[in-house]
Amino acid sequence: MSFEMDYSRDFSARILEFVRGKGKVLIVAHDNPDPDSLAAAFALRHMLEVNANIDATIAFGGIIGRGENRAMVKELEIKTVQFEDLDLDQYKVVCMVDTQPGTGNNSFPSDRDVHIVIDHHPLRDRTRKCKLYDVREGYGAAATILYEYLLGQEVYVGTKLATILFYAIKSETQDLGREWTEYDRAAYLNLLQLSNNRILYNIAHAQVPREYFSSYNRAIENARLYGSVMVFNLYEIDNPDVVADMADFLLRMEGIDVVLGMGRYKGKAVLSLRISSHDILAGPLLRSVVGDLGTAGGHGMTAGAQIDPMNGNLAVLRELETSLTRRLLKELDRPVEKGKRLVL
Ligand SMILES: [Mn+2]
Repeated sequence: MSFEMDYSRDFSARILEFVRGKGKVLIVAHDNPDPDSLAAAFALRHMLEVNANIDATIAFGGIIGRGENRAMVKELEIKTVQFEDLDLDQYKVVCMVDTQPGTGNNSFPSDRDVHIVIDHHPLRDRTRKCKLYDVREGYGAAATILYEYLLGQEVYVGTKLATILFYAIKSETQDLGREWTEYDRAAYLNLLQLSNNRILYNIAHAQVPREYFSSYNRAIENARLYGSVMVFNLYEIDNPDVVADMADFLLRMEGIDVVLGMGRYKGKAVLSLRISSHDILAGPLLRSVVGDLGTAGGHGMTAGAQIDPMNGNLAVLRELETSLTRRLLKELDRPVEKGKRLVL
């Protein structure tokens, strides 16, 4: 723990030194942000406010889709804006959290400079050109890195901030069940004691719209089994997060170790991959499956991809499912066979 804490203290001090006196600061989260992305952005904003007297803006593309995430933003009064509502020329410092330049999962214009990157996804070449970057691939959550900064800078962590960070680590690592380190565990345990249980309950048990149940229905109805691999297609969706949600849900099936899900949101195909085996790495696997069709990235057990533009009708989406399934089975060295329905 000590080495990482020393590093966090030094690095956060360098961030503060860099931003002081530069002007307006923009913090970019990834599109359709999840709790980890929002918590990391919120914590960075708080640190800049307390230690540098800077009122930074948090922005992202897409929407906050999942019921739990919407509840988090509402309960904890997290203020965010969309890129469309901003004059980007005004911002003199741009920070990215939980994402990196050119990954395809953020809508920040790729021809603009990014100065600071804080992330836990694999380091990208473009990130190396940024002024300051702290990319810790092993960490379970970006929120853990930001929590270390707050400790390093001796920033008081109040209930609201603690609850946001705790929920981020909880959901990102599935309660320390998926891809976590001792640092995530230490942060999780510290933050648990500072969090508000009523708010946590309201977030975790958030109500969901009626359409959510049709997504379950469609995911189950359209799921096909190829040995221990499951593929499902939601076709047209009105919330991009639902693909990852259904992939997590379907991975619970006995005998299944790979789930690939897809759907189309605003003309883009949204893909989500979930792996329960430690012998397969989700990020690199999805990158090879998607190839030059789109952009993909991820960790060991989870990955996401976008294929843009994904024009066309139902038949085109079905064709995409067929070709991606074939590529997935080939990459995994599994026989390319006809899929069996999950439910009859
Ligand atoms: Mn994350």
